[in-house]
Amino acid sequence: MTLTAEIAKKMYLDMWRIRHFEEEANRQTSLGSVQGALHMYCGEEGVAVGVCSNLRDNDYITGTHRSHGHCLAKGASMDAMMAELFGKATGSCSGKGGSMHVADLSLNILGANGIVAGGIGPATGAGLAIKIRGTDQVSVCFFGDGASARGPFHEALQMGSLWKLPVVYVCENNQYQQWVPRKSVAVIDSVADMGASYNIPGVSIDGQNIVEVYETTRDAIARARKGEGPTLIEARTYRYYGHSIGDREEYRGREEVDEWRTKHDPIALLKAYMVERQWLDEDEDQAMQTAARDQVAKAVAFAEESPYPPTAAALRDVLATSDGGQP
Ligand SMILES: Cc1ncc(C[n+]2csc(CCOP(=O)(O)OP(=O)(O)O)c2C)c(N)n1
Ligand SMILES: [Mg+2]
Repeated sequence: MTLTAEIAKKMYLDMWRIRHFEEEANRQTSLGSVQGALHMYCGEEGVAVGVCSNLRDNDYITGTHRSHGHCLAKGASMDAMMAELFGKATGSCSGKGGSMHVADLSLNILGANGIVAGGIGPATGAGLAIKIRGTDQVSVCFFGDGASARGPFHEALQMGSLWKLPVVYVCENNQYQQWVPRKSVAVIDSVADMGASYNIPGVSIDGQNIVEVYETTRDAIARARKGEGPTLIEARTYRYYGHSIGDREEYRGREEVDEWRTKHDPIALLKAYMVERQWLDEDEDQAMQTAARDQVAKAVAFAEESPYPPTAAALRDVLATSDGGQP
């Protein structure tokens, strides 16, 4: 669909929802309310939102260890996600998964994943299921630049291409793999160039420019729905915070982070785009930011009021048990 004012406004609001969710999750981690590790997505919102704005509820996505943005952009409940981070029974995985396993199977969000490249196989498998069923759904796989160096990436792209599966592979190249700059370990600059090895189109785009993300993925998704096979998209992006909580960020300078925050912020760039077209005025902008903040405050209250899972639930939903799989 052509980008309209209505779609742009929804994307703008969604990016603010993710930004505020994450900053609050970060604050709650420092207060001790969040259980387990937390990887912040701030700065990369344009990728999740630009891609997911093209998806239907029954399309599939798989995520990474940095997936709050993917789930929120696909429509997952913010209340259930915050409760999951707090380890509460009302969380999206009943409080047993935490930040790295947020999911919502009712929206075909197959889940975040703590294993680097762990989502690429399942996303390709979802593509195979779609092909077998003969529907026009698509499967979108989000993964990092580091994941493109792992075996599952190469195996999955080979199969996806061979069987012309309806999968869109979206690499979020934020230029770092934990504390390692991509340029110090990668033998080629652009992840998109690897599409050629598997005979699929590879496109490199500015992930901070949500309009470019929206239009590129719209075309790749249309191609997948028509049965023409996968596309590999590399979205060049940047994370504003450290790899995870506690990262002292000794591998990059403050100036670099400030430059991305001030010159390449996806929210500010979309705002400028909309203001130029008179799609957004100051009052609407303020109202959307307030709405996003209110949703986050409501999610925190929901998480705080929710109970922890009972001890009796510890083995519920656990598939491997000593008696051979009878949880
Ligand atoms: C198989 C595997 N190896 C190593 C790790 C430890 N680890 C966690 S995140 C990460 C870097 C991932 O980099 P990238 O794919 O670029 O994602 P980003 O964190 O930049 O979003 C590593 C090595 C892991 N979780 N899984
Ligand atoms: Mg990375």
